[in-house]
Amino acid sequence: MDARLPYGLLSEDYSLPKRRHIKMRVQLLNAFWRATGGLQRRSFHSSCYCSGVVDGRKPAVPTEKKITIGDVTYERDSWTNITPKVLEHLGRNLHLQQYHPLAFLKRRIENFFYKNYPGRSRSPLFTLFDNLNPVVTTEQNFDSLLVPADHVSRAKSDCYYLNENYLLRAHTSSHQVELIRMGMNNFLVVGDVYRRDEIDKSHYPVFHQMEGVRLLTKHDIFRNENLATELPIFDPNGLRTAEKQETHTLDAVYILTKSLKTCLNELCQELFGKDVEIRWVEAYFPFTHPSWEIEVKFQGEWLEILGCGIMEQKLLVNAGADDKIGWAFGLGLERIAMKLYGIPDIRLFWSVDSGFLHQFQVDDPYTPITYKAVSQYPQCINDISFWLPADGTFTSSDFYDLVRSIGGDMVEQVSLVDEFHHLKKSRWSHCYRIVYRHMQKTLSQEEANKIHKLIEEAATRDLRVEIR
Ligand code: FA5
Ligand code: MG
Repeated sequence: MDARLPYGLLSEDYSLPKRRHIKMRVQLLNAFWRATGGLQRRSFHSSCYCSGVVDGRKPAVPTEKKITIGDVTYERDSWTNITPKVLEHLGRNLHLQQYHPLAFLKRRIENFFYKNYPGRSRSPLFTLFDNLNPVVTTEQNFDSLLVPADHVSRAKSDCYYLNENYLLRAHTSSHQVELIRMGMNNFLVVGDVYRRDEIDKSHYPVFHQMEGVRLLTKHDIFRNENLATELPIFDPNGLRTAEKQETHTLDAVYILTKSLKTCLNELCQELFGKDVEIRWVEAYFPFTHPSWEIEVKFQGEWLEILGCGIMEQKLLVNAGADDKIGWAFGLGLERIAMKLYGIPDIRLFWSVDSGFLHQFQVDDPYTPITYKAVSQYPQCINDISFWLPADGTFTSSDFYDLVRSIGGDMVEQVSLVDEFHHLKKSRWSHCYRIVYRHMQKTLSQEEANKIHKLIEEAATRDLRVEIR
């Protein structure tokens, strides 16, 4: 249990056609969100809260009286506490990058759901939303989720408010009700979330969550139609106990809980391997009952990775899904990626240092990668361009070996950044970027230049290239 987190108890793969289908569905839905982007400018008191897509290329600009995010301007008021530093994180979309540990993890979890929950006519059961606007209304973030008016999670000290009515979502649960209202029964939401949390190795004010929601009818629950007509899922005169809500029957909650726990246990095993040590801890969320959190062992300590539970029926009734019951979960992508890749500190995910990013430059998200600490000292970057010998004997691997044998541990990375064929000369030219960095001290540019010169001389002599 993470005592500092606000929603908890104490305070907080497949066939090509299928993949293409998934992509098309998601593209269509995301296009829908883009087209309805203007809806987010509806009055706060409107009964329909749709969020659009924030354009990652448009910078968030805090001006004196107004804050502009994408095309929308928000008036500041006494609730405004957003800082330019936090606004800088908007639009980074780490979960949508081609090469990033969070994007790999997101794809692996999506694949888990596509594989384990096939829908009819080969389309996946779960629909993915990964580009919803992180600016939400207080109604979306709190009221729609039955968060009481005086709940600690609404405090200015806990959230980043644009003004009294709008904030940066504090969790992906903010989109539950709008999506259920749209008719979604099984969906995943992935996105950046913002909290005025402490910063330490497992807490950061901006992190990424993945939400999962699964709604089931009486027939889905009992499968067998005879049972479905005999056993009810709702109890009009029931009592709320530690095991269930007043409106649910114990039979229905038992089966729903088993469905949730099986799903998340299998997801943990898929990600961390069959022998992973996890534990289920009872928890409290205003929007689920009963509720749990899952913790995994990381670097000798229990680390909370997700919250989940049986969705409050009142929430489903308000969202127009009163004939269904459901479960939901919200997991922290950074925490899981830390364990998966051995990344010791959550701040590293925001690194633009090529020493970090280069380690995740693989096409297959299932590639096992163990993060290697990079030096904290600054990098020196030098390029080398040369004509290749005309006899075709040159190979890039020979060059990489040569660089390593001369630069040793001072070379952090070597990559081919450009190649072209000169038609008249009938020769190839390569350009490599070499990143120099010392593990124990700051390497001066002069020192890097000396090693670079030695590499140029050795390449000319041993590989018969012609420096340009
Ligand atoms: C929530 O955010 C709930 N919305 C989860 C939920 C969804 C419960 C649906 C029930 C149904 P919580 O505040 O515990 O719960 O955060 C969920 C996960 O986000 C945590 O388990 C953790 O993995 C991650 N997390 C929370 N705060 C931080 C932080 N500051 N830095 C990094 N990860 C965090
Ligand atoms: Mg928690």
